[in-house]
Amino acid sequence: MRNIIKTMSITNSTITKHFSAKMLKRLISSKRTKAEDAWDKIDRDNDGFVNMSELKAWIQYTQRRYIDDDVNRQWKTHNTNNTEKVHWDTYRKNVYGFLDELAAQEPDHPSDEHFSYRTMMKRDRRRWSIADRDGDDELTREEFTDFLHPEESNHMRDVVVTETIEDIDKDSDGKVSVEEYIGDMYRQGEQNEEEPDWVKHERETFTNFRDKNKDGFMDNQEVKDWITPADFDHAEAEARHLIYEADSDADEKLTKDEIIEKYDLFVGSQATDFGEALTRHDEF
Ligand SMILES: [Ca+2]
Ligand SMILES: [Ca+2]
Ligand SMILES: [Ca+2]
Ligand SMILES: [Ca+2]
Repeated sequence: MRNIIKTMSITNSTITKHFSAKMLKRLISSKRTKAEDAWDKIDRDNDGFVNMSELKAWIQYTQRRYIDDDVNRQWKTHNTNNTEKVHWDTYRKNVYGFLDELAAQEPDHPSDEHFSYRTMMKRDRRRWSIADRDGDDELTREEFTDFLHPEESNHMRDVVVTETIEDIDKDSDGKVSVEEYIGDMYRQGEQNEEEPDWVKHERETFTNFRDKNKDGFMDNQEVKDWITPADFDHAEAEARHLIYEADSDADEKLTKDEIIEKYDLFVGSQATDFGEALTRHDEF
């Protein structure tokens, strides 16, 4: 969840990767046919370059596919009788049923782990209720999609904002201070170690842009403006970012070589969801 939110806000380290290692290997591979197949999927007009709109279309496609796959998989897991809807009780039992046993074992002093699962369950419960548009406590596949991927749905915006604040708001006063904002993206290293420039820059961003009413905190609305700006196009921002970083001759389009040059940028070292989704398929 945090990853996705961060992706939406395009913070420094969490740009999602839409290219799997396998795919890039094929681009480099001597097996020309497969490499060309792979490239052709992105370079739709076959001019030998990937431009902004081709890259954006590709990012949208991989993102859509990732979500569809994820929903398919989880829907099957939680809807074993293949019915039209899944009830909260069923979901709760599948995911958090073990808590009942735990609670019986440690009635007086719940462990930290137990406690954090309880917190997760409460969060799921709240999100479930909001995704459940007709209020029957059962989710259709469509409602379940909103539950799993709230960042994709306007209807879920507010709960995404609430969850984001809860994650960052360490002192639980309901708002985000500059230290909490920085703490979410950067851990102080050694004592007296100077902060990197990008952290200083983020502090200024907080003061000058995020905290619009200048009271020293981000409130609900300010967090909302931050993570889901009104006209923000995630796929476009990401395509722009990738082209900006990889376009060494600055012609605003990428060649195969330019992408291969920036291998690390396109293929995450961390196993991001997108990378995984791509690797699972044999298309690339
Ligand atoms: Ca092209
Ligand atoms: Ca429902
Ligand atoms: Ca706070
Ligand atoms: Ca403020």
